[in-house]
Amino acid sequence: MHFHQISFLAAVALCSLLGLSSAESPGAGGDKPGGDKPKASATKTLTGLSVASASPTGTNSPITGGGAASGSASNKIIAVVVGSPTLNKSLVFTPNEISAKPGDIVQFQFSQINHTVTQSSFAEPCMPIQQSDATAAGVHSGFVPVSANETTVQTFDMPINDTKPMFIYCAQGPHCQLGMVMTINVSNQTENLAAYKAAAAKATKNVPANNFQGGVLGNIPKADAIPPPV
Ligand SMILES: [Cu+2]
Repeated sequence: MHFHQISFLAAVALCSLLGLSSAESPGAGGDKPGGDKPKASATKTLTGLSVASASPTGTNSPITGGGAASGSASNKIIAVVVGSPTLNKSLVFTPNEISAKPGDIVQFQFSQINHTVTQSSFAEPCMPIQQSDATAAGVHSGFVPVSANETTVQTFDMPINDTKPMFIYCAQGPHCQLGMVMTINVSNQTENLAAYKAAAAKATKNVPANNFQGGVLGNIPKADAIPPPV
């Protein structure tokens, strides 16, 4: 057996471990794949909003129409790839540090294996933000399982409503602790990505939010998606 094949098999094995553990946990009940997520309307919302010219920087063409609530010429779709088919790049958001204006939409494009986009506070990484701020609306995509042979790319479109910093993590297995975190609109010298990531690494547990919220699930053609890091 070639080394290449061994690597691939190891990747598959680890993916299985990482991808299935917390989705099966009782706490994730509301987010199981195949649950009643509002998938049907998502594709329509996205019509005209698809990423027209994917660029690895994650910032794409302006929204020119479609379903953006407060769309203007300067609003953008900012694409973020979630995970990767490559093992050592599978626990990352790419890019993991972005800025976005109110009216922009951050479009998470899910790669393998099975990840979430979930919002925490800075102070309590790997925990839904509602646990530290009961008034926060919060963001949670639910678990989005992706297999190797899918013909479209599943998305979670998250409208940006204000300029407040957002701290995002993946609530799957130990992904948050292993560095699957990102920040939006951080300008603070102390509450930044590096500090958030360091705190996440020390979190004692990784908890998904109870409810799907803060965005719209959908699908886009592979050709319109940013290729995941490999
Ligand atoms: Cu993950």
